[in-house]
Amino acid sequence: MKLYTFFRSSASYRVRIALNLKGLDYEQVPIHLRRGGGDQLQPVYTRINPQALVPALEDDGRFLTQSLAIIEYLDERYPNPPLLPAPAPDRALVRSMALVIACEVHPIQNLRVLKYLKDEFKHSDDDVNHWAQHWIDLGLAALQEMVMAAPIRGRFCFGDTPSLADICLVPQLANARRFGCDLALYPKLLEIEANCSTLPAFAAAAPEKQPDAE
Ligand SMILES: N[C@@H](CCC(=O)N[C@@H](CS)C(=O)NCC(=O)O)C(=O)O
Repeated sequence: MKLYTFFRSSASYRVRIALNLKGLDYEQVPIHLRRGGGDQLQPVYTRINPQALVPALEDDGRFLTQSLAIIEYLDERYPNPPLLPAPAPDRALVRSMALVIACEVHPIQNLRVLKYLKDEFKHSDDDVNHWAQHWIDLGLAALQEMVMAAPIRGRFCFGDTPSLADICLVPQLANARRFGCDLALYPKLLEIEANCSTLPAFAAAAPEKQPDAE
């Protein structure tokens, strides 16, 4: 398997965690998102992902894109350990936690969105940081409430097993730090992050551990 990835990309980070949790070997193909205007925009990569976003996973000659689709593919193809709980309502809850991050927060603080705010609308770096912090805070506050209200509570977002929700949370917290969010507001999420960081699958997926880290 080949993962087209960038060390600092939180969507790539999600897939790295999932691959590690499944114990799968994979080769990394670095796609630098800034150098030379961005490798993701080069035709050699947009033929793989027409959205010009990382990650992409190559498996058995097929290219898959969208981190959550890739992770669910891995979960279906390599079911152990499962990344979603078995009961349907619990699966729906864990997916909804993951989607708070993947649908509502991350897309509107992504590199190209922030670049558009700066280039097209002439917003300052401070404005753009403020924008990112606002949407990250809204999502993390909601996620913390969802975790606290979940019918099963434990070391992770849902019980004592890492799931898709934790896979989305940990990279988003790294992102939030880059934007200077006040994470002290989210003690439960920080506790979960600390528990995740004790697992080799999460630790090895961290941005600073990647071969393309700067
Ligand atoms: N929904 C997509 C998001 C992918 C995405 O936004 N990737 C970012 C890095 S985290 C990217 O490639 N950004 C490049 C850009 O904004 O030009 C997924 O989950 O895979």
